[in-house]
Amino acid sequence: VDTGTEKYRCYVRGRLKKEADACNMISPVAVGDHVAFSVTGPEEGMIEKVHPRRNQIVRRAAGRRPMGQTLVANLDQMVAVFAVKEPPLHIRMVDRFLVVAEGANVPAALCINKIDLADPGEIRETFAPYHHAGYPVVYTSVITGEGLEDLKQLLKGKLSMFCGPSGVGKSSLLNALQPGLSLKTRSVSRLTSKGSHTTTHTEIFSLDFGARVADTPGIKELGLWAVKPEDIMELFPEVVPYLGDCRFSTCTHTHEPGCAVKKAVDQGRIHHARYKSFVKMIEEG
Ligand SMILES: Nc1nc2c(ncn2[C@@H]2O[C@H](COP(=O)(O)OP(=O)(O)OP(=O)(O)O)[C@@H](O)[C@H]2O)c(=O)[nH]1
Ligand SMILES: [Mg+2]
Ligand SMILES: [Zn+2]
Repeated sequence: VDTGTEKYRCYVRGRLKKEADACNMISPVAVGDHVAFSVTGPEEGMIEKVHPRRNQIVRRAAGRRPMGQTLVANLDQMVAVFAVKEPPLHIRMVDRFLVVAEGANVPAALCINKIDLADPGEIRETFAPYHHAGYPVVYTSVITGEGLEDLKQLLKGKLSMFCGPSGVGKSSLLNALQPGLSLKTRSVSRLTSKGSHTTTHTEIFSLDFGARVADTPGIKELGLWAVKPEDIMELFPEVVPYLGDCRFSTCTHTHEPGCAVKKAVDQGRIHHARYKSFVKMIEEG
């Protein structure tokens, strides 16, 4: 617990853990929480209460029993970080991150990193649907320094969460924004090794230009939590304007005749790639 002047290593009341478990949540506290705690020793304490959250990014935790895991709470925005390549870009995953943010009522933005590795025209084309959907998109390279000023502007005055697959450069970007931060990043010799995350815990860093950023370990799969399939369509902002206009009020926008969403896709007013993601997510549930 950070009081602003001091830091305390805290335990969590068993009662809070039991309450969380009863709600199928892995833990009662998360990075970004505001808590009440009692001091039990030098730099040690006990978390007594977790204050209500403004919002939270929750994913379905790995394991057989369906459990939710709060990654970060009380955010101003999620910045989903992806690399144009190395690791390969999975555009479905971009859409999934954005859906999770929309479902959590957390404003989302994209940071597309490693632009030094691909053709600028191709990059623009790939991410055009996200500009169209209204998401802020910044394009960065830690190698050339391109876009770092745009990223600063995006982060200024806010608490943001950096999330994305492992190896896309989340920690490298933070190091580039704040020389001296010296976060551990993946060394070149380990570039080919798979399954190892360089960042192993989530932590909020205060940057000198007036921003706070939660760096998180790479996420392989962001399982949807507490999002019903019938609600997914509302989590694609560019689809929302067409939702009331289908012939059938029960339209799922996947195969029905007279579907206003499909018509908008055919007319190019909703991007086809985004629509494909949307249908896939509904099918997967
Ligand atoms: N070419 C290129 N390489 C980059 C860029 N940014 C980061 N890298 C490299 O990408 C690798 C991974 O960077 P990290 O910052 O450790 O990635 P991460 O997203 O924090 O990874 P996890 O902590 O595992 O989630 C490192 O070897 C970096 O040097 C970039 O803009 N261009
Ligand atoms: Mg990292
Ligand atoms: Zn429809």
